[in-house]
Amino acid sequence: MKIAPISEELFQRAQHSIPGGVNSPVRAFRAVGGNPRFMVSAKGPYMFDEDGNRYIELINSWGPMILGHAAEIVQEAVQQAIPNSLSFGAPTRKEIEIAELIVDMVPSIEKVRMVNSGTEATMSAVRVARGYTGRNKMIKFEGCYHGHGDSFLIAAGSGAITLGVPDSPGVTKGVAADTLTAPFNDLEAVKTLVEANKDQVAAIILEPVAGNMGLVLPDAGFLQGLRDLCTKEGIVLIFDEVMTGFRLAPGGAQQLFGVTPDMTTLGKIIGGGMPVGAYGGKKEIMNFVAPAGPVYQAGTLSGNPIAMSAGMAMLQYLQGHPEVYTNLEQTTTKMVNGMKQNMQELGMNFTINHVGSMFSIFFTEQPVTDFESAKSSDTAMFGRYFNSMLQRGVYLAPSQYESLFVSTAITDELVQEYLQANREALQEAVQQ
Ligand code: HOZ
Repeated sequence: MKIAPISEELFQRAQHSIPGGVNSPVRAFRAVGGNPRFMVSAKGPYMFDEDGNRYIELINSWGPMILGHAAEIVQEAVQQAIPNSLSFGAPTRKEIEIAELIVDMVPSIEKVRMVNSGTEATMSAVRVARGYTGRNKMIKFEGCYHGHGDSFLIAAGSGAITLGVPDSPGVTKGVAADTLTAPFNDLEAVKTLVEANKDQVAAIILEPVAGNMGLVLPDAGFLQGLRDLCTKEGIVLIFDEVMTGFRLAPGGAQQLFGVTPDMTTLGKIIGGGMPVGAYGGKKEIMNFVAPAGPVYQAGTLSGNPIAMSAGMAMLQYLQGHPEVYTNLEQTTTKMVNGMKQNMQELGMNFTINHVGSMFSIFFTEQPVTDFESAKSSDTAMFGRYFNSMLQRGVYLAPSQYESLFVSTAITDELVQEYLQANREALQEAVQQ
């Protein structure tokens, strides 16, 4: 049994100086109950909290710790960069090297601009798409989350739906009017929207594999259908690969599914866990970005030398070690198959979605293919399951509407430990 009095005390203290006691809403555990654990350190497959509890880690900083926490190659790169100053606000060789590496690894990216987070990346990409097409509207999908830019907080997933504010107050009607939404995997609905807004849609943006309503995979033909539609209608197709880029394949979901977007947004993974984002795509579109073109976007910390060093180390490693992807897939398949076996033996039939090293369990028996079906999950049961897992030393995403991420640090022994916890937690979640 894990007890956490120090975390509880810190959470009380945090409420006085930080809104809700946390710097990002999902962390507050509101959707699952209980108090958040305050972390001190993490190494390999484990995180350690202020109370000295150890957890098997399945968030991995929401994706980037593909090699587990505190990977030596990334840490060494950061340590080497630190003595040369933490920020210049002037160009460096490393920015070219990482840009060249990204262009080399991601099929659709011919030019790339570094920013500081996924939110900045998506906000900027849509601005560029609008500047490039001269159109205002954007289509996004219900339950997809693209950071907290105003125009994305419409039918948004992740923390927004977790807290029941998919359409956030503070977003003006004018901004909301330019965001059109369609159900994920519903190509016909997108075609109808495009037809009804002829020559007005600048961009269609989506997570090619949605990870912010729990994990939801694209149906066969959905991504290609969007590609064809965008080509026909002169719409910029943007894949938000903040969570899937370099994780599902060296070239992200677009490589895995063989569909080429016009633009791609990237995030935390390209910083090896440091605060980084990027957007890139076809030259003719990216040449609209200032100072090459008229669409303005800037940032003092963009291309920060420490973040670039961490990201470079991570990406070079992934490019040189394709076996990482096979290993991750094998480990995750063992976990998912073991969970299915547990459920079968316990007479349960909940839905698990899985691709590569990402997976989600939904407490519903129906297939989960979009936001509506994701919402059929029993979130109270998820909360009980989450807390039972936490008590057994497994740290999951504290929301039904997030994906889990496996790292290469998860050994076969840990898979067994995880599955034992899963079996007991499933029983507890259902009984209460
Ligand atoms: N919205 C983030 C994951 N999809 C969660 C970020 C955080 O709370 O740290």
